[in-house]
Amino acid sequence: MTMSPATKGNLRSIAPMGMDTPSIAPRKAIHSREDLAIAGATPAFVDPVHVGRPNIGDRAAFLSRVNDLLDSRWLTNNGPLVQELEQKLARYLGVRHVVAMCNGTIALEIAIRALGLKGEVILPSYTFIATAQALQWQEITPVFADVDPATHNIDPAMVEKMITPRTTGIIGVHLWGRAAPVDELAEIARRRHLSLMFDSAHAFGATYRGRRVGAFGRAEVFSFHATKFFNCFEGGAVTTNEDDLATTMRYMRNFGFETYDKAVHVGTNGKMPEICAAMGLTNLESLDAVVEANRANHRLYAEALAGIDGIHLLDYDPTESSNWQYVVIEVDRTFRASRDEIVAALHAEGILARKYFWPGCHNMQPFRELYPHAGLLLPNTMVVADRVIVLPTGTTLPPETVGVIADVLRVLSGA
Ligand code: T4K
Repeated sequence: MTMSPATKGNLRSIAPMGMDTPSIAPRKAIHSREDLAIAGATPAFVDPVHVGRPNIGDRAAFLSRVNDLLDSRWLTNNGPLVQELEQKLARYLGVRHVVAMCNGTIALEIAIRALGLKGEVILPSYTFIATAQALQWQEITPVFADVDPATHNIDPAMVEKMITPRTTGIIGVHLWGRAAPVDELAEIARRRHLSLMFDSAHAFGATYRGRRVGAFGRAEVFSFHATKFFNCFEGGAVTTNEDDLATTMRYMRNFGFETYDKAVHVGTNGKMPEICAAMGLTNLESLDAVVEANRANHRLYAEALAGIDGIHLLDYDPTESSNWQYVVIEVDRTFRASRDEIVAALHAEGILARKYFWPGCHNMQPFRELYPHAGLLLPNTMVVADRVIVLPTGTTLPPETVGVIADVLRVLSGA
């Protein structure tokens, strides 16, 4: 097996205690274009290497919780495991209320409705489409603001420009787990009398100015989907320091019921089942090992990609805590291959890198048809969406992947 010099000697160091990082030898060495699968050579990996595999904590602890919940015959409807998870998450995140939900999208919808948002709400187009869909689903107009090309997060100056008399709120997104400009957004919200909330789906465990994401704005929304840093199979939560808001959201996630036979609010079914809470409680116990694996993967990528001109790896702020869940590279215009050619070359090798969040929400339906001119005000979004590739990471990443990716990029760069 041949690999990039930068990856030699580091490969086994990324396996944290209790986590399995399978070593999967690539089926070939890559020195030149003829060695690439897009040129007809054997793909490097037989089984696909996914952009992320679910992080799964202590299996025995999870199964024991599942046994107990089956014995108890309490499977859902605000069960004891959901309540325990909410309490533990509130402590971990440093927030008064955590309202667990069945997924992040429903959590967004409920938070948006509980905050009374209507008319127009400003958000980035450069986010997973769920952020925008949660507004459109409630016939609220998503108004897309441009991002800062350095951080990929929403640009407060652009937010200010998008405010109209119909604007009622702002949704900041902590993209890639790096906090949005919280203070600047809060100042705009305060001055313009808007509600501020955050889509924190990527940012579990991350800090902003030393404080954990979760208690900023009027509410923050997390996703605990299988592919997230912290997962409950499917799941999500809204966090808030506002007591009344938390109570309203608890009613809303349970059809509007306050007690038996007494609905007091419009509602839906946003409840988290007990088996999801069992997964969450178990995964909460191994967060540190997941962070360590992600951080080690990131370090390995930084070393392996260092000498490749035209490829820029997004770093994490060393003064903040991060979950290191996203390995994001940007491809310069000067690079010999286009971003899409690189993704095609990696897929051919069995490495399922992704073009998140291309082409931007505004370029997807229904938004493309409803707001056909939105892109005119989103020049940075278009540039970033055309440059980004998200690379595989997580506790089960075969470490050899990093060397193969670096070799593919080096060959494509013509170096
Ligand atoms: N806001 C933001 C900013 C978000 O990123 C998301 C979700 C949300 C809101 C909404 O939260 P949820 O309603 O989802 O809780 C995935 C996830 O499905 C989605 O949750 C996530 N963002 C988004 C960024 O990524 P896809 O379309 O990329 O999923 P898929 O099926 O292609 O899976 C990604 C990779 O993971 C594949 O290579 C396969 C692998 N995988 C996936 C699953 C589900 C596994 O190995 N095992 C699995 O169980 O959206």
